[in-house]
Amino acid sequence: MGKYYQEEIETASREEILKIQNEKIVKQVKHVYENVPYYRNLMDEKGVKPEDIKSVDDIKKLPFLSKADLRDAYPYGLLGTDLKNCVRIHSTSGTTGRRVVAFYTQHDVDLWEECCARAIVAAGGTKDDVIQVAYGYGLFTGGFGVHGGSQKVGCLTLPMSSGNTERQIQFMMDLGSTILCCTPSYAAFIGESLAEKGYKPTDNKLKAGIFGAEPWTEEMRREIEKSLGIKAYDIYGLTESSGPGVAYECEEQKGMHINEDHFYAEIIDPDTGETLPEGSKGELVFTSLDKEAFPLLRYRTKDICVLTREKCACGRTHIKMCKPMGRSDDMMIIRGVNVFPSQIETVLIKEGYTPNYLIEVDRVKNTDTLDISVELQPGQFSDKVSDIQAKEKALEGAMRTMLGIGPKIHLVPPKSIARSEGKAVRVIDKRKLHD
Ligand code: DLL
Repeated sequence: MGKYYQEEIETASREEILKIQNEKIVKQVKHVYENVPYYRNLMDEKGVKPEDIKSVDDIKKLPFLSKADLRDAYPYGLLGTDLKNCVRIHSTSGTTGRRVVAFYTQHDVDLWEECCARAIVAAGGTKDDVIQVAYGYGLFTGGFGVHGGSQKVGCLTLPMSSGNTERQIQFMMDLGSTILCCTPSYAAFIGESLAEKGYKPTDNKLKAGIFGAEPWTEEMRREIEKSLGIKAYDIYGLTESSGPGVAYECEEQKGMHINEDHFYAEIIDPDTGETLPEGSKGELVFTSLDKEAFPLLRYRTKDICVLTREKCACGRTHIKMCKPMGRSDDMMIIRGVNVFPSQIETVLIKEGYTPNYLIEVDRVKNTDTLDISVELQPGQFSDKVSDIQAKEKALEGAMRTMLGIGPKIHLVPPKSIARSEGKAVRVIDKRKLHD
């Protein structure tokens, strides 16, 4: 297997990739038009017929889909095949409104697992590896997706699911896990727990980690790499597009290759919907080129991102996306200033704090307030109130420089912020509750 899982396609020339995409999009639009009345109506409203789509260049003629459409069409309205041809569903946690439910035929599961297998091999995985899958198993796509990819590569797969950190550590040590897969926040917590138990980063057999499902910064990557003694790779995906594996990092660790033979990516202006040229920052939009059961065309992810087609030293030719820079819907506007949680995290780590924090936004007397509780590490804790206050002031200053607005910092004792076993909840925006 070597360096690639599917060398031919992963290193195909631009012309070869375009040829595949052009063939697939024509078939896919026809498939959707014939089998998904919801989308056929959207196309009819826009006056677009399947014959108008002759290549991926024509994709911009197609209407967008958004989470609102998924909710409207819940549960079966976007299904592209008979339910009897489906073998699986997955779903988002959907805290508000109805959940997103995605359907899979066996063909869809196979192509999804293949995408995950590419990611595992790109992170150095071979059949000699022991993969500890600590993403949640169940409706969430993380566990099953990576699990399937791991088995395709031939790794010994430990289906741990998330949580039960004691047991995670025991299996990791006893069975010699070499690759850890989970959310970056859980990886950081596992690193912290190992240190507490007196383990050094060299005591485990881990060599790599494949982390995604939530935003994380380069600083956090370095923290995790240090605490676990590994190389940490990013992986991206969303339930609507099948799950993890839409894009993944290679050994260069500089952006994620999008599996372009299965997903066509665009960047649009989130306000106007206009397609932006390569290299522009905007909202990421995906078209699945060959999924059968849940074949979303021009799905608006809300993830803010940049695409680049620079030559990658790993030899893979597929276009790269940067780490999502936030979501067009998680961006907070506080006193008129755009604030991303990742900026706050960057400051915390630069200033020597752990990424265990909680952001609370509120509105008092028509003025937005931003409070950030930050956990101290045992060595940073002090009984002297004046020490703590001085540290809080210093951190407030550093935040003001980065964000353009000054938050109120609350340094709190070690271990007082709840740890996550899945996606960390880092923002409580109380302003929404007043609407
Ligand atoms: O989080 C799928 C996944 C599982 C990806 C495991 C990677 C690993 P959803 O729950 O539907 O699916 O959430 C999708 O999570 O639109 C992004 O906003 C965010 N996200 C996913 N991966 C990353 C990442 C899974 N690597 C939403 N970096 C997406 C930043 C990410 N954000």
